[in-house]
Amino acid sequence: MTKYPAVIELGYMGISVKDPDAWKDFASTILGMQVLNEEDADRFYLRMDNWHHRIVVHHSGQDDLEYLGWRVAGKPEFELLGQKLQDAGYNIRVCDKAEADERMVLGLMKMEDPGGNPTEIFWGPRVDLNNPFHPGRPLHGKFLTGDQGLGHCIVRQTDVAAAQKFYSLLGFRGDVEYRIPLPNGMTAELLFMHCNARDHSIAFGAMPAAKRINHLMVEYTHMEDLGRTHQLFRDNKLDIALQLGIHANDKALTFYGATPSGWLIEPGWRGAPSLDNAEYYVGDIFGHGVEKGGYGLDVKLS
Ligand code: MBD
Ligand code: FE
Repeated sequence: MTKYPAVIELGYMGISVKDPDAWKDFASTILGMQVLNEEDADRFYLRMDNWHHRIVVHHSGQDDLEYLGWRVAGKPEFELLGQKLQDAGYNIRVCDKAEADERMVLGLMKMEDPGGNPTEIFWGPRVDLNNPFHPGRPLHGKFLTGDQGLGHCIVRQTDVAAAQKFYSLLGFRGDVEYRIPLPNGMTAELLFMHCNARDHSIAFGAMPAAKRINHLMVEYTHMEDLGRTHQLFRDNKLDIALQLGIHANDKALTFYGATPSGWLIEPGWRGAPSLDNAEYYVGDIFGHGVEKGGYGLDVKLS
């Protein structure tokens, strides 16, 4: 039976990096991801579970997000969603087999979101049960992925209403969840949108940003692994932009640290399920104090 055509998870992402070796080391020994080198000279892959990969790391040298890959259930939903996007006037390109093969999916279309972030919709990811996930450093648990996708991203938008309309059409729900008072008397508004049980898979505000991506949140099943990741940031003197804290919306214990590309990773644990009934907050439960400014999140969250 064909389901309502909607995105069901953040399936994969592509990033470009200037220092591939630094990224291999960071992703495996600090975060615990599995590095997968294949014959491609221009990219490598990061695994978080039994999918062939969750992150494609391109050597093309921009130190930014290259694309987000949103999964739909199957071909019927893919075709219906493509039609829906076209009917609404969005410019989409359904890809041929070669491009789908490059992403290791059965079907693929490409477009840009209203903020200009390259956006891909796919069905049928390659899942390598013949090569079970092997973490890059010992983990007590694993990355929490499954039907919640690989994590969440905060991305740049210039027209927040247009972005909300676009992601709503893809099947997301969500609205303003934070109104944070700023020292200058203004208020920063952040929107959070979900497409599954993860509190949010995409979030954005209206603030200017140097890069497409502000941060990627990845979640561990075990607090022990989050704690170790935090310690490894400290031991290796890596920048921590925001200290440990608990968000009011997803209730997750997280911190924000710098990746080798200068955007942030938000390792976390114990995210609460998404809510369909809107509410908003003026701050976090505790923590998330700014430790190192300049990473695009210099707000007083608590
Ligand atoms: C988040 O994941 C986040 O990154 C911010 C800034 C606020 C609430 C939840
Ligand atoms: Fe976040």
